[in-house]
Amino acid sequence: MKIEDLNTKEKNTWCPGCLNNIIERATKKALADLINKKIIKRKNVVIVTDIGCSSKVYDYFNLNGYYSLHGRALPPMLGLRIANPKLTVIGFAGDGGTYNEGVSHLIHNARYNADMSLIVSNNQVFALTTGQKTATSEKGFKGSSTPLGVKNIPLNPIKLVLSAGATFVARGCPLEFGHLTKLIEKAILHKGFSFIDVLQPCLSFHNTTSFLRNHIYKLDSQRNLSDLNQAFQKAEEWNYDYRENSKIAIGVFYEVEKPTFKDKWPQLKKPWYTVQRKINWLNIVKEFR
Ligand SMILES: Cc1ncc(C[n+]2csc(CCOP(=O)(O)OP(=O)(O)O)c2C)c(N)n1
Ligand code: SF4
Repeated sequence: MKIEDLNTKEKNTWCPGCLNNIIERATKKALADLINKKIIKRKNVVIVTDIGCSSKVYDYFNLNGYYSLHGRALPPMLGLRIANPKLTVIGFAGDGGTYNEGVSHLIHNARYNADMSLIVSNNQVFALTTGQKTATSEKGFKGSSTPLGVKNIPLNPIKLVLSAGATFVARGCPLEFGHLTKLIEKAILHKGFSFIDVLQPCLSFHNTTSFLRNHIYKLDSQRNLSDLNQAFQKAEEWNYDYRENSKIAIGVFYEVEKPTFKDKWPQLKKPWYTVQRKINWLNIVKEFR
């Protein structure tokens, strides 16, 4: 299968050059590789999206999918995962949806550890609605809702998800295509909840392209990925701000294997649709007469 086989005929409505194009392409490459190696099946892949520029990505995937509400990609992802364990569930969302409106879903899904992947296009702004601040906008950011500049320090999503107990925590950047592709592949292969915060410059409302190009560096993938303290130290190196001495790590911060959502519930050992229920209709009718 070629990457192009995953394309659709939908008109691309992102701004010219939007880096969501690269995230889309990296995901398609990761999926095509895994499908060609027969590790996953194309018919079992489900793309779930939030609402926003990032979430328009589903229009361009010739795959099964589900459009959810703003901030609400994770609940249907979990539902799909519970309903059919054969599925490879991949979610796409923006930072506004994930770290503002739907932040409780992020925290609890990191705790539940269902086997699914969330890819967040973190452009530090509500992009589709033209540039309002989000939880990850840097202090001082002047957006359409904050002409005087943001007064609070940003939420660090890597630290948040590590504290909530996620078992795969990574950061990527579309300026590093090959590296991002590998991260997405690893996230899909990880057994449990995998989370990638993707630093995605928004060319129209938060263009950080040249800063990221000069300040990102790749984490050593040979280090001990199950060392939580070290993961926190790496996460604390950068707090989504734009100082000249910033060092912005990309790569896997933390990866461990722990029981997944399905392993914790005996009812989920067998897919629900294979369970044969013996129903005594006569007794039911008697009860409600
Ligand atoms: C519940 C709800 N609140 C607000 C909106 C309006 N809305 C649509 S897209 C959007 C911004 C999306 O920003 P983000 O999630 O960061 O994604 P991006 O567009 O940056 O990729 C907002 C506020 C909505 N559709 N639904
Ligand atoms: S507004 Fe930003 S995120 Fe949205 S399509 Fe344009 S460049 Fe991409």
